[in-house]
Amino acid sequence: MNVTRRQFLLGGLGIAGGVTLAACGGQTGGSSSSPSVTKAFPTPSVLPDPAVHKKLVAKQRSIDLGGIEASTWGYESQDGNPTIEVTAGDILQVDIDNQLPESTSIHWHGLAVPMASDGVPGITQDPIEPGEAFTYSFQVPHSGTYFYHSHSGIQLDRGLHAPLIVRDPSDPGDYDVEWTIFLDDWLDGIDGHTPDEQLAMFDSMSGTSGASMEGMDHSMHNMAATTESASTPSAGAASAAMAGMHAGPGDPALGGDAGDLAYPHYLLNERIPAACRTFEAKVGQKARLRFINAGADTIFKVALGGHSMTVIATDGYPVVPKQVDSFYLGMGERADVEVTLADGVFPLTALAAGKDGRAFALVRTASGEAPSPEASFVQLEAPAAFLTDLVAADSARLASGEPDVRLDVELTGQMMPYKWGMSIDGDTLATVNSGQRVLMTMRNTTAMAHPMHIHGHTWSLPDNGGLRKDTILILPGQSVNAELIANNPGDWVFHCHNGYHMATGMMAQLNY
Ligand SMILES: [Cu+2]
Repeated sequence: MNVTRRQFLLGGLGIAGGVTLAACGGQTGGSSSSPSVTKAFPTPSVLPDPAVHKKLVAKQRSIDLGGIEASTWGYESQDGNPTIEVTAGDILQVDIDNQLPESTSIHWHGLAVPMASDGVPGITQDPIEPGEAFTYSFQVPHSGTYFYHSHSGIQLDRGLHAPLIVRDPSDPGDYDVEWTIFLDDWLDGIDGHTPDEQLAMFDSMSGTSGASMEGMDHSMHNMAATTESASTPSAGAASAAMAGMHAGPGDPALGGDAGDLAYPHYLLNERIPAACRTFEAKVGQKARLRFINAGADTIFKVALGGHSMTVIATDGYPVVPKQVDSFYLGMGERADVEVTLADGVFPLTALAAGKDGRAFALVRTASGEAPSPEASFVQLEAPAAFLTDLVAADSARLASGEPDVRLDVELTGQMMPYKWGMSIDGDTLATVNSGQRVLMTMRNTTAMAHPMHIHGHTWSLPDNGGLRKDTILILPGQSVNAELIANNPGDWVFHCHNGYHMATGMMAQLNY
């Protein structure tokens, strides 16, 4: 039985019905790169007869995280649902009206769209200033699980993001229900905090703004206070923040620091664990779960109690199906998973890896008592798979070939002083030629994992079974080879998808 549109919508974000509520036990809107650049940017050609025409307003709004009101910035859609559902090959048009107090942009994360619609202010377009509008228009190039988000400043860590699901017209999918699982780390509007304030704090620790050690101490105390004022206080996280800016106890499998920030909340489809979503289905039904990590600084470890999961795709491209108990999902990564549902009520848990906290929902096929959000279970305690352990399905493979260009990419930086960067052969810009096969060797010299994301392309990982990824989680000390074919001319950024790392310089550019 194929999934129907109605089932999909019911499984979508913030929609009542199949997903019900249950009591569970600026300062700169421009790109950090070059906001003052004066080059003339191509304007997206508005294509005729869009199959989906979305009208969004970016605005200040309040959202209910489950009894906690958060004042944030988000997208209001004229049709009531900012999730975009479209079929590969369709024309998608999105009109964005910027009612925010600062400039903004939209990036179609993972989709190889023409440069004019890629949404990076200062690189592919002028910032969309407050009160201005902009129209993105493109033919959707590929099926899969994607999302869209602001690419301006640290707006990624606000509510300016939503799922983008692209159906494959030749593969309707052999499953009964479909759920989109949107994971996020959340601080915006909690106790008056904002991502811009966090970014300013990190900037004050960069050693380049004239901040003294005294200033750093002050910042650290602010951070500890932030943690302590959270509704799920963790003395461990607070003292760790005081001691060394660690975001939590760490996860040995990630090989270093878990992230930069202990967030007050981790969300699954905009809900805290205490007011979680429930996904309902019938025993024996086959479910497709589309996981998206929209967080700015949190790698999630995902598991479903009572089930192993079969990963069938990542970043929009099919893989040789692999059964896992749990897996890591870095910021910007997506994974499509199939599960045949057992009889009962099951915890769907996304641990904030290496931090104190989790996102949570319930999967219910029967009446019965719901497990506590805090409960652990076999699959959650099992070692988690990395998506880079997957192998590309034959249909997803790039034809093999010798690279025409080899680029050495080095990831650098540390927490103290707070400074993150990257270079390509010692520079921040590389120029190649159209049609070339480009091999990037990305070396992580830091003590933290970085999810590296490229625009306009999907890499092929020759040493990882030809796996296709647009976002690759690279562990401390790890080196990853990633190839692309230069077949989408333009100026393309690639960067760490930790919002704070990107905003403070972990970004480079590939032009052709
Ligand atoms: Cu990073």
